[in-house]
Amino acid sequence: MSDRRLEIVRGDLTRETTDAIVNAANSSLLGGGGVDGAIHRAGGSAILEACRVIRAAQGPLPAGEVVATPAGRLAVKHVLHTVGPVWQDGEHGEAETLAACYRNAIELADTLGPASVSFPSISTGAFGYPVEDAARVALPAARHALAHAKNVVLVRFVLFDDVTHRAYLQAER
Ligand code: AR6
Repeated sequence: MSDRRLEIVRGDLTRETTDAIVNAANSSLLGGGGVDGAIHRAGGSAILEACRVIRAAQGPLPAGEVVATPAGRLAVKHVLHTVGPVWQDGEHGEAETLAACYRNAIELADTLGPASVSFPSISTGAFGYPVEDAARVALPAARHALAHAKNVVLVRFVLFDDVTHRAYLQAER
């Protein structure tokens, strides 16, 4: 694990220069608001076209699963689209699904070859997952998958606002 790093920074995911970024999408794969909207706006139509092809072939993407597309105009090579859980009350498998998003994204990145992957705080915006709880699920899940990866050596959490950034730093202590 010594050559592997997990970073927590404040920033805009669409400005990342890691090999891949992860999109907090919805099951339609056809775009939305939040970080999803920002990625499609910044990356251009190539991402949506690739999402449409995947959607036509396999239907809606279940929560916890991940698919990869090219990244259009973004600096990264791949966008990995995942669907986080919609928060209900914490008793509907939300933590397991959220952990699966991080695990499956890192595993998919590993098969595509990227050495570095950046994540947003999945589910803590429109999907309503309490950010302190999400951080306590996301960080161990990412760390565990990173420890078992062959190619991925850097996982970076790119957190858009101060409250989210602080919650992840706190959970890391
Ligand atoms: N860079 C990094 N993080 C960002 C950025 C950005 N450019 N923009 C927003 N965030 P959300 P969810 C943060 O709502 O809760 C969409 O409509 C944001 O501040 O984007 O998984 C999808 O289509 C928050 O901390 O994702 C789905 O329908 C975090 O990203 C739904 O929202 C996640 O907020 C998914 O909801």
